[in-house]
Amino acid sequence: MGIRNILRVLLPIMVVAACSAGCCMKCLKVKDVPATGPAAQIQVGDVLFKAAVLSNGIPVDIAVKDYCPDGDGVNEIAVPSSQSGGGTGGAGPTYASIDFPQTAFGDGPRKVTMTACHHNRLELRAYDRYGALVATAAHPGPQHVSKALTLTGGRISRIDIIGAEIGIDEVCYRK
Ligand SMILES: [Ca+2]
Repeated sequence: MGIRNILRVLLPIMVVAACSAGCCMKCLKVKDVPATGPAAQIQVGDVLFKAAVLSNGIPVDIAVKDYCPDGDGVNEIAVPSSQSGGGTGGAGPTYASIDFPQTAFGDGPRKVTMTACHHNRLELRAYDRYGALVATAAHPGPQHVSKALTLTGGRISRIDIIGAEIGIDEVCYRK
């Protein structure tokens, strides 16, 4: 068997192995996004990052800037505060969130991994498009350090971001 034949056999096997190990994930890297905001909403690719809204209806604006980890010259999506939720019909209070619009994502990704850092606290709650809780995750600490948090278990339409002084480095998803 020549080397070309061996490669022809090996290549499909390698592709399958890589996929089962978690490829087919698409990643939005915030470091590639120019500084922007403050804003009530920031779109990266087809994904929407929304600021928290206070009970008086005023958003706690988010921004793309060097925030957490800070001082490394790399931009994150900065979520200064997201402490209260439960508002309905577009009124506050609502948590900051990552939304996967139905027009682009259908029922939403099956798996989302968010890499993020905080100077205070960070929890994630993922919901399907009917509002049912799909998965939760909490940053294990320590503060000021980025960690990958993975959410699976159903189709994810929205992820509530709960806590304060949060920097989001990357959001990876698999449809
Ligand atoms: Ca940074």
